[in-house]
Amino acid sequence: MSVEDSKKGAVATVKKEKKAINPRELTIDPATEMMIERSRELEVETIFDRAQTMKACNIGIQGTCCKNCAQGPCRLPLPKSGIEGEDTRKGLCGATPETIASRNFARMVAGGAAAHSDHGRGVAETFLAAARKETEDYRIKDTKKLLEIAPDYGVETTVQGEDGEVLDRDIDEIAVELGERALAQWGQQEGEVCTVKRAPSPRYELWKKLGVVPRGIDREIVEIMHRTHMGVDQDYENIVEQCTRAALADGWGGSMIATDLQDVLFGCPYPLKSSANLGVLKADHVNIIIHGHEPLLSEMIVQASELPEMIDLAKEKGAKGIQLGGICCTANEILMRHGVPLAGNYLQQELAIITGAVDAMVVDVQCIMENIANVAKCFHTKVITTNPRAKIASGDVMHIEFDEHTAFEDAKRIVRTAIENFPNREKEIMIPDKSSDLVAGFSYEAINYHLGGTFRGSYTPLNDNIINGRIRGVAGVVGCNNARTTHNDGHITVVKELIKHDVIVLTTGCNAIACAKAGLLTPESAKVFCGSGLAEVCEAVGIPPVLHMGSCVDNSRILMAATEVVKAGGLGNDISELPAAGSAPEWMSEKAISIGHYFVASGVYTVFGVHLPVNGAPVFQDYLYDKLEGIYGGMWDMEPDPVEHARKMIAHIDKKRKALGIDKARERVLMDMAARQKLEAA
Ligand code: NFS
Ligand code: SF4
Repeated sequence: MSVEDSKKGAVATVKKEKKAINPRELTIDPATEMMIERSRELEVETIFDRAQTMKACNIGIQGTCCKNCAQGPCRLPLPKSGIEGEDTRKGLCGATPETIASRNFARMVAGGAAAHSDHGRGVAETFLAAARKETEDYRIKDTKKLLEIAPDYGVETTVQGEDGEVLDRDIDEIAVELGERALAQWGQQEGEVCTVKRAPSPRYELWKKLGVVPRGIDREIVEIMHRTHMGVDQDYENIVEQCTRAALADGWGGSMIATDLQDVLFGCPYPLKSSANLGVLKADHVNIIIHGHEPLLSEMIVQASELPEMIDLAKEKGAKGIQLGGICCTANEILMRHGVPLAGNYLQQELAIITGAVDAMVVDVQCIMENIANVAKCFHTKVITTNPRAKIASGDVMHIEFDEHTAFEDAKRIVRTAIENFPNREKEIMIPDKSSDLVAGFSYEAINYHLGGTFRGSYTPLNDNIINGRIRGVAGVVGCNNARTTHNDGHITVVKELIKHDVIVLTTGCNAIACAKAGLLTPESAKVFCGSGLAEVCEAVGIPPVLHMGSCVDNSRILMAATEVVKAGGLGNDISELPAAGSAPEWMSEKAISIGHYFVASGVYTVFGVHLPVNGAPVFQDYLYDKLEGIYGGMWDMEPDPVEHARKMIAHIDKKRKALGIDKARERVLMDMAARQKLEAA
């Protein structure tokens, strides 16, 4: 096939299909809207077109299609008239809708937990290589955090001297032992994943009582795959119990260890300024998009792109410099630690290439659409895969394997490839002139510091403001984009509704990027979008009402922040007692299901948007949405309408305030505030 022929394969057929939807209905982000229009002008097909031409399967969407053996797929849709009397639907083997939907759900948890945890494993391996000094390229950067976390892994930070005196232990020795202990959490067969103990003790005791403390990270994921094999676990409650073990092994294990070790290797994030959206690309620069998830790669690319030899080479090729931009969680990682601007979230990956200004899109793992290879065929952009786990079967995609032992050399090769591609730009460049300022970098340590003042960091001031009612509650709003729903609309509507009602928002993942683009990550936005109580707190402390805590593995930071709030006192003894709620308005990835489930099992009411593939099994659905509250104090919910979605979260927050006896305080504060405003106005 000639290049021209293969390019034709990438060209859209949208024009021939029914009338294309107005881009304004597909996204609320002006840059995205412009780029969808551009894609149509150039007849380059994107996910926005495919979402129109291919509809989701009506049975799969209910969660009741089983293909776990070759006698199926067995499809058990809900009858149109609903279920009257006994539900007699069965697969060939007799599997009920509950069994099928819960198995499918469990496999999503397994997929998500595996993705996060395999990322964590990669970090642990690199960490160990750095600690053992097997690589020159990575070094332990944050020794303070190293010493802080070591005890959680059972690693001593002091030794006894000959005369019995307590001496500091050698930092390299601590690092090696920590790396070994961390890595061992994956293959461990019995006992407990050590970081799970960080949860508030009543929560940990509850998990112990229920027998759901994960034994080893890999073990719990494998056990889901076993139990959901044909003819094994046929009790949806028992299947959900295993989901809990695997999800906790993710949130309080694999993801948490990933965050810990990334912070020690690359530095714990602290607030910094940057900007977001496709407008961060520069027509006269070599533009490199880094897309995917693991900071191991992107950290090296940031360093390589700053080398004078690289900048000189870029100039030699006619560019003014090198501009990096991130997409998906890699974006969040390098933003948090280096202030590298965010180019966009998940649904913008194809559009970035369509600007014609991207000289290389470098990807590692997760959330990378295969179609970027097709889109890139229509432009000069080089797509470069870097991870042995994630290749794209297209002759036009380069694979430059990234090895932690030769990381910096690999990164230089990648950056050089991008620079050398700069003169090959062929199409007219169109970069939407849209970007927003932001402040990011709120690790839970940074929140501690910011709220608690310089002398002694603590969450007490946050708790005080929750107790006195200025802040109504805390929400974790996270997760993906989903082409089945208007891009960023769910994210922004939910978040705005929450902050308008004085709920402070902690964000990660593609929600964080959506908020950044909408200007919600600036302290100034508080005045515009928040209720008076939250606005007052944000102004006094100088923080945005939406705190960017990082990538999706950094949802572990949200768990730690919740734990700190419990510890600071006055708001009950467990996460389930906090006036808090979780949300993923536009989820699509299996990782989101794992995150949702560890939020729920940690005691958080968690609402998902779009849909959840469980409604074909009403009994199972009711178990998730209702019965789990009696077990964990947290439960699932689904609400596609974003305003209603936020209202449900607020109602839950108010329920918790009432249970804590602090509902009256809030009424007083708001009255004060109203009275004060009246005075000011008079
Ligand atoms: Ni999270 Fe990050 Fe975005 Fe969803 Fe994908 S990037 S790990 S999965 S799409 S939020
Ligand atoms: Fe059908 Fe049972 Fe096989 Fe699933 S496991 S495909 S329900 S026969």
